[in-house]
Amino acid sequence: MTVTTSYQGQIAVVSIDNPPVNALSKHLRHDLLDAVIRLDAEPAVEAVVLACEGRTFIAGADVNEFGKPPEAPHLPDVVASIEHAKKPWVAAIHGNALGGGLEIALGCSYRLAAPKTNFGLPEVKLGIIPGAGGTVRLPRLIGVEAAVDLATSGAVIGTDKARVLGLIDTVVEGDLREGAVSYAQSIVGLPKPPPLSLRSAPQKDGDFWGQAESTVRSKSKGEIAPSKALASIRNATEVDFHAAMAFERSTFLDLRASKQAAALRHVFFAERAAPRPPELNGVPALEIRSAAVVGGGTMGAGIIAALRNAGLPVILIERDEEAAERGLSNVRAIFDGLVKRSRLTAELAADRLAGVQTSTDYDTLKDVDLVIEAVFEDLVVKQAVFKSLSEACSAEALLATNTSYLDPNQIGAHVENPERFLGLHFFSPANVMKLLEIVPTSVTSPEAVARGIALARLLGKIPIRAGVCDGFIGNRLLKVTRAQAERLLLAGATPSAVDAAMRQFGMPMGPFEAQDLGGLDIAAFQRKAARTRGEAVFAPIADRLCEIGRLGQKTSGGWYDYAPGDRKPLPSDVVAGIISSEAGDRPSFPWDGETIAEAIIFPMISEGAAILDERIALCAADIDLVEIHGYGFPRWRGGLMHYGLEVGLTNVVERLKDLSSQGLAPTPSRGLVEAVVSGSFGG
Ligand code: 3H9
Repeated sequence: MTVTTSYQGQIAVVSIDNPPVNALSKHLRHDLLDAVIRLDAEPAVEAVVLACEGRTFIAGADVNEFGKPPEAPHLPDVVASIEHAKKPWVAAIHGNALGGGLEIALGCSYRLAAPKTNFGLPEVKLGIIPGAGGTVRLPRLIGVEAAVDLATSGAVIGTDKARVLGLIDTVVEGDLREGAVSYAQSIVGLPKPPPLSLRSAPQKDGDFWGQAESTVRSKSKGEIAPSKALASIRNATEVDFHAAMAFERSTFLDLRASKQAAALRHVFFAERAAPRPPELNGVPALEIRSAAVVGGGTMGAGIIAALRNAGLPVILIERDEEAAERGLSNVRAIFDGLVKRSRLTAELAADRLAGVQTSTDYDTLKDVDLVIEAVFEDLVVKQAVFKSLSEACSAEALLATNTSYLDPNQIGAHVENPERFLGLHFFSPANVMKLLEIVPTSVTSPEAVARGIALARLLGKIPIRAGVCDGFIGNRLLKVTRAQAERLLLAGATPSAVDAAMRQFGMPMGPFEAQDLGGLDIAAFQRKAARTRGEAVFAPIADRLCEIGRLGQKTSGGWYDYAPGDRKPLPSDVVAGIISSEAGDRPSFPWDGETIAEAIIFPMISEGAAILDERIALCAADIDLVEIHGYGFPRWRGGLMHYGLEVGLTNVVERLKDLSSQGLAPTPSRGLVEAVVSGSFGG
């Protein structure tokens, strides 16, 4: 039973219980419709309270149903039946009222909410627009501007803002259900308020819509749904209610069947599956109540900020007092920056900083549950740190190395109880980036991996299990991106043409701009290490830029020139000269942006397939999440491997063969060729 009814005098309480989030499945829609019809026929009932069991009010339509044809009863009909019921319905909202959940609430005559409730129309995040009146009723209730903000961004607002906007009538401080029943009793005998469908829509002029359209377009970068949500709201202000509903519904149904919606649903479920790899089913994770970080440089300070944001007390270990003070001021700078950007209050920032204790003595670590080493990428230095940690920490403490390229097996070679040691690869800035690669060694226990995953969840990050190889998943793919970008330069492209093509594809930045921002020296250091190990690394032009000290924005020149104090990339004659001298006679380069992007992305897909083939990643969706959350791959394309399937693996292979025959890409990987035969990436 998803819907039950109880009675308190003249008030009926309709209670929804459809775990985990009371999503509007077909059965729930059916039962709700049934309840409306039934209660309308019960003369003793004067008003109805609609409440939900569990942690939340209705979180929206059931996303699992979106891959299939829509089935009756349809949500707009359920909302309309509540709106036109003979008795007033009072929504008692806690947790979240999202998407279809908010649309149901908009059909009710009154909306009451508990404090700390979230409201929103997040449909655009799933590549769709509201399909049951969200874009039609909401502007009639809270005005066009606020409705546009919510429906085009998918952002949620809290109870306080919802109250100010007039989205809810009352905030119930105590027991929500009791409060809602009392409220319902207080309206017995009053005329039922006119439904939103009978209110006239507020009007806006052409300038408003022109401005709104250009704002939405510049924010949504290739995503279709936000502009469609805006168009539906605009239409709802220009035509009558029924025509507006019909327009919204047909846009919703078109988008529901679109590639972008399929891609965004794929990401939605991948994000929820990532923290629960099947092989860790039932494996316990010891709680982490305190932490220490060794090294207070950029990475260490970011990790400390992330740990403090999650409420863990942190000890910062440095080699001497001066370094400890420097580390602490790095952490302070992060919190100060958040205060400056109004992301944190000064009080909270002070509290978070006060929870960081500095020390130069490893003996202070004997009781901590977790230590993350974040010192310089040098094997010998890191091994020495873990020797000290092994001696100082309890045998249960989780010991982790934050490394991007070194082999955790070697770093932890001398750790005592090595089953509690693993790699945790944070992405910079570590307090912001949501990705955490979890890299077990050959002897790490499942319990330690489970604990690493639990840590990621505590920090609000997405944990991806990665195997050991040079660069793990993310940086291994990044090497391909950079090598391909340089190959294109040798073929006749310019850095700005390549960067523009990748932005056009949907990346936040092109590969050359990104290197200039982060600095070319880190990758140069890694190339040197790889060459020392006897590996061939292709970076002829980057090598020459580093040789002449062009390390990016910090040296006022890298792949581009920069005017002093300005971050605007300017084409560089020096770089053009180096490219010419490396490339010799450059052929004409008639490629358009799409072809340039393919020449970078397709080899990455091939490498992704190799990563899967070698079991470095457990499944293709994990690679998608690494690219989305670590490098800004457009979410609406579903991630790297999803995109590969979308364009067709045969097409990818054919194009790669063509590129490699011109010396512009490696040949397709075995993993990719096998995936073409099986039609999927497996996993
Ligand atoms: C819509 O409403 C369209 C309408 O306008 C028109 C229709 C005609 N459906 O995130 P969590 C599952 S579009 C199915 O880890 P939290 C989720 O998969 C929809 N399942 O929890 C997971 O399952 P599992 C608009 C859903 O506490 C479990 O619930 N609504 C749905 O961190 C827990 O999820 C949205 O876009 C769903 N709608 O966060 C809201 N939602 O345990 C999407 C969740 O098997 N949902 N599940 O992996 C959310 O934003 C968050 O889940 C929420 C809770 C904030 C509610």
